[in-house]
Amino acid sequence: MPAKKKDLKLLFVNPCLRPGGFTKVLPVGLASVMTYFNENGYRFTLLDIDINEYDDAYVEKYLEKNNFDIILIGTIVTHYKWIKWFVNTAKKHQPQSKVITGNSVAGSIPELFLKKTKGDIVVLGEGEVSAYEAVEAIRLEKNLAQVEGIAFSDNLGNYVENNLRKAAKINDLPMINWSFFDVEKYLQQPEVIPDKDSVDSMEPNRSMPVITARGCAFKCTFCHYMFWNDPYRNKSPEKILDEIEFMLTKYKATYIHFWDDLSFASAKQAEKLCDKILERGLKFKWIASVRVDLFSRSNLKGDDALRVAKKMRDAGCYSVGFALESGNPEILKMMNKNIEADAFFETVRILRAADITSHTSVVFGYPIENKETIAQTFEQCYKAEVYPSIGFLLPLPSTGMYDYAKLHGHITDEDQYLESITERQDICVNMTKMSDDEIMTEIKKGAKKLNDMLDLGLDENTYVKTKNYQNGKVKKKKLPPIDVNNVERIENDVSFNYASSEFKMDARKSDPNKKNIEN
Ligand code: B12
Ligand code: SF4
Repeated sequence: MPAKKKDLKLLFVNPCLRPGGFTKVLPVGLASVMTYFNENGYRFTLLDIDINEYDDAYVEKYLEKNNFDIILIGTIVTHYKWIKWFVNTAKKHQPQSKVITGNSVAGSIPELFLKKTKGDIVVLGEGEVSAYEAVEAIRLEKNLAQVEGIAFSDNLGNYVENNLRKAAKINDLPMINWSFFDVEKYLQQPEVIPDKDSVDSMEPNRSMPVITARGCAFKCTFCHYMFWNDPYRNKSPEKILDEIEFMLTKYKATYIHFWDDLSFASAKQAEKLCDKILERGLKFKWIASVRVDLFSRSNLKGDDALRVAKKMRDAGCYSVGFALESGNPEILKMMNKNIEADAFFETVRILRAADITSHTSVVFGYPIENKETIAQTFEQCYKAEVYPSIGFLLPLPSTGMYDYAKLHGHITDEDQYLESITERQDICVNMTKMSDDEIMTEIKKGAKKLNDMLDLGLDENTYVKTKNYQNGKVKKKKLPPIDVNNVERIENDVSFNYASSEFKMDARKSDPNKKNIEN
């Protein structure tokens, strides 16, 4: 007789990507999978290592003391080393349990993952239905070969990769049920979002994540996300606003972070959502991910572009993120980025005129990178007066640049390489003809000039790991000091990632001696 759903003991695990980091981010992907299980009749336990900062000794004791039939865990591939430890430790103490791993830590390297760990099943891509059906197959003692979207080792130890599952209809997925998490605790350790309106007010930053889209309409050679093989999908504005309204009421959220790869592929799409926000009269601030060509893709220029940008601002948008990546056209081509570096300045200008802050990032370290290309990238930043989040090319599995790194002998042992990687703020592999020191010297040169120009108060140690200069008030009140010279693996905090020169820049508007870009 197959077990009943209620008799199956399930454990979901939320690992901690950045132990010791101040910022805590609610895990949308894991929560979405959990919600799907809950909606379909399963009950489970959650071990939230992240918010509780459980150390490895605690986790191991927990696995020793408790017994589960199925353990489900997932995270980004940069956490490979720790996840290997976790999966093998779980199997050591609970050999009878099945361990299912999702997200890129397993889904972007399924065969290697199953070879190097004692894990049982890997979920490939979108996780809700595939993980659910895998658990159902275990419960009903069915053949795993019938479950789409998973990989596993068969009884003979052979690797089996099933067909991928067709993408879910994004509007049919249930709204995430956050009640399994200690949301209030997460809200107390928010991402420090620079918001010039709230510098002098006591407005609390209660930020909740909302997904408006899955995947992206592009395929850059350094990027990989779990919806890579699926079409780019947007939720309907009604669905998005129902979820936001719920967040505002239940969690008293004041900020909504659209944690998408690409929230709006074009300004027209952004405008549609803004019209609905304004129609419903919902009051909240939001931040979204777009691309440099937000306006140009909709053929919007001049006053037309500004009209949409202002509507975004009226609807609560105070900041958008879009990547310049590089100022060199050849590198942009190698990235398959499909943008012109010059378009960056124009987008910053339009958004600034609408009082929306631009956050950007750059990637150094493509094989043809040299002093000149680094300088070209900084040139674009000087012109736009934006300090970027500075990162290095970090080849991740299932990306074009990972294949390139393997082909050219930069990655010889994948397991060893994946165990060694940290974050994009470190040079993990250098595929250029420059030494690490030479690259850093050039970057520091450019960053220093930009820092002086924008009067940001960064120094040698914080040009790349900019840490927490965004919001003075939050910094003073909450952020513990970080010794950047003594940063251990994964110590980087989210506040390292997005720089905010505009924050200080806008203060300069009142200084008649300093020229502002709009003048
Ligand atoms: C929020 C976020 C973070 C948060 C972490 C959030 C968290 N706890 O997961 C923070 C800010 C810490 C972060 C950091 C980084 N991030 Co990030 N991040 C995101 C972002 C914007 C949203 C994630 C999200 O919620 N997605 C929506 C959900 C629905 O998708 P999902 O997470 O993929 O989940 C689905 C599947 O993966 C799977 N799944 C997920 N979890 C589980 C668990 C189980 C048990 C199962 C079965 C399935 C499953 O099912 C889910 C539903 O279908 C994504 C972009 C994006 N939109 O995905 C980038 C993204 C995940 N990040 C990325 C990167 C590169 C990084 C960094 C490496 C950047 C850096 N600084 O170097 C760091 C890594 C930090 C570290 N120390 O290792 C890449 C991932 C690359 C890769 N190949 O994995 C993404 C895709 C952005 C991109 N396009 O490049 N990130
Ligand atoms: S880098 Fe951005 S634009 Fe390029 S594929 Fe990834 S999410 Fe899309």
